[in-house]
Amino acid sequence: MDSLEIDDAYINKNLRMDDHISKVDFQRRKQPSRCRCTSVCLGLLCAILLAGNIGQIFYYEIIDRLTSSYIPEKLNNTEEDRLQKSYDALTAEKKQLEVRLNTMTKENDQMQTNFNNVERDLEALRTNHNDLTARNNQLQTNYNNLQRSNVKLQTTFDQVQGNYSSLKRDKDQLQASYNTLNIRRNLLQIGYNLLQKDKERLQNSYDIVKTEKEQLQTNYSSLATSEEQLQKKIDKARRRMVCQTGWQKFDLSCYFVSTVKKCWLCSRRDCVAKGGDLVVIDSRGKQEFINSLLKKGEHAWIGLSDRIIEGDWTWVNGDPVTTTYWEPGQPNSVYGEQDCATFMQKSSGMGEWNDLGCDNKQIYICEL
Ligand SMILES: [Ca+2]
Ligand SMILES: [Ca+2]
Repeated sequence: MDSLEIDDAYINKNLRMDDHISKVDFQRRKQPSRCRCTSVCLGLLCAILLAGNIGQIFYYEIIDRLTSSYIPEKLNNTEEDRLQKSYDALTAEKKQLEVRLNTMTKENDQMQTNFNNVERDLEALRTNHNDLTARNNQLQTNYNNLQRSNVKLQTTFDQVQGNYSSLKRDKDQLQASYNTLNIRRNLLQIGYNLLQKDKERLQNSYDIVKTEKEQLQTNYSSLATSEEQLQKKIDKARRRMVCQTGWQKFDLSCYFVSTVKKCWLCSRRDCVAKGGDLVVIDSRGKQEFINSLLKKGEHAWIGLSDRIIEGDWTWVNGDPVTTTYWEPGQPNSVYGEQDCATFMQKSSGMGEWNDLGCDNKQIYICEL
């Protein structure tokens, strides 16, 4: 805001803040000039009137002296007439001067009245000037306040503008993020729909598999029952079974002790050829029975080895190795070449096991 316009009732014109002071100063300069001119004129007029009165006084004094002393002695009638005419003229002129004096006195009174009026007007103007000055100061104060407010508003506006720009950038970024998220949401929605279909398909497959599992469980239970019944029948038949010549019966199986010596693998092949396999010792009673089959101090191959994985001893029928009867310090796998188990007959006790090289040739015990 470069300027402020106000409606001034005193000077009845628009007053601009820029030249307000200069106009007031102009009014102040003009009023003393008019008063001074009036005072000077009145002073000059009074001086002229005073000089005229003084001149008349001197003139009449001179005439009186001339008429009283010199005229009767020196002047003749003509001169007396001339003087009389002069006297009359001066008298007329005196009257005119008196008239003029009265006129000028009236004019002086009028001018005095005017002067007084001018003084009152001047006082009123001064009052108006003071009012205007006060209003000017008030307006200047208001203007300064408005200027400060304008600066503050401009600062606030700049801050708001900066905030608006920042907010606009944030809005654009949010809009871009929103668009990206919207695209991702659509993709996720598509993926979700596909997953939903897969889930339904998998649910159907799961239900089918679950039904099949239940069916298999039922079949397994039936088979287990059948197996158990079949095992009972086999055990019953085994108890009734009569061993071949050269074989000896113990519990449900028949056992054969060879008279020839072969390697561990050759011994197993021979047992399989006879319809059985190398003996599996899974009970203390069986350990004691095998010990009784052998002669004093004999060693014979049994169906135990760690040929596949060193240290992992397994029975030939796949049963887990639970109870063992190793001789103290065995198995020691001397030189890493002892992978097959041999039964060592003991006269006292139930016999012990030892690991030997599988290529060694020994008698062997078959189980059927
Ligand atoms: Ca070994
Ligand atoms: Ca050994």
